Amino acid sequence: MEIKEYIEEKKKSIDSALENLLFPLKEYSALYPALSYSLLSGGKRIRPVIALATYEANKEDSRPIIPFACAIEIVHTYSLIHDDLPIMDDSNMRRGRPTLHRVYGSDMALLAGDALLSLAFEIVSSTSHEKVFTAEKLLAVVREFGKATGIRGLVGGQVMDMVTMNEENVEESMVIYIDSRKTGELMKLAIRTGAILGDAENSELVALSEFAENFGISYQIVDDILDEVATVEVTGKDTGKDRKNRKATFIALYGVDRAREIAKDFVNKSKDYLKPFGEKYKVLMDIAELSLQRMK
Ligand code: GRG
Repeated sequence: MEIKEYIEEKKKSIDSALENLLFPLKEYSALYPALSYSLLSGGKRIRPVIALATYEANKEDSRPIIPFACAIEIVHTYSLIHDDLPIMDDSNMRRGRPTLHRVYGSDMALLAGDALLSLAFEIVSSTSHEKVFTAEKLLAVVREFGKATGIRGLVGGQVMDMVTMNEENVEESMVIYIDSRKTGELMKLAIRTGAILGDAENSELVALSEFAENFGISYQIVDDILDEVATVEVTGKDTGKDRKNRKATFIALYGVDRAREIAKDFVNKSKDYLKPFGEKYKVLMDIAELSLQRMK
């Protein structure tokens, strides 16, 4: 199957599982419309697809990990909602429509983000998974979620993203630090969740984590390039913001052309980690390669 077809097929199963996971919350909260506005608004679903692909490289049927893959998308959606808030990036558009706070207000957007983060932990720690996975594996995955979303992960990346704004002479190593946490950590969470639950060998887990970190950095560079060169009609979100906010990016350091080369270098480096396993993780390598097409 072609990689684009593969992604489309998995995306469909994630979209419908997300709808099913959210539906029971309808009766509990006035927040439901805000949650569904953000969560069921499209999005490439690349992180859950990566989790499924990693699992499928080790096991035949990826259905048991669909809730975990959804939980990763739920965390990602929370991060986008909070990132868009006026106290953060102050964005007006996301996924081709007004950002959540523009429609429901910052108070509801803040709470929607909080509720989604908690929901992700509720989903992954559900006792129903104990029919398929050992308690030890499940606890390991919960730990991965904690680490990836916290101060050593997403939040840590976002903190340095804010702190370095408007700063002169930010070092390349700091840009890598920010990108690897802001974006790499959720890619790593997706890969490691698929690998841990799929019983991948420890050597593979190490290589997959390196792949994810390097791919994540490249993914963020491509996102930054689009922010610089594309329009809202193409990206579905505000553009030109990094320049306006004087963000620490590879584009600010070296310009768009060099940033394109660096994005490719990170994808090549990421693929090198998976080459020792032959065709086993080809889908992941194809996803990484495909992601570069967005910046053309
Ligand atoms: C607790 C205040 C607080 C923040 C949480 C906000 C935050 C931490 C982190 C934000 C990190 C962030 C928004 C990184 C951007 C990552 C990125 C490349 C997003 C775009 O991903 P795509 O292209 O988006 O996969 P779609 O819309 O397709 O899902």
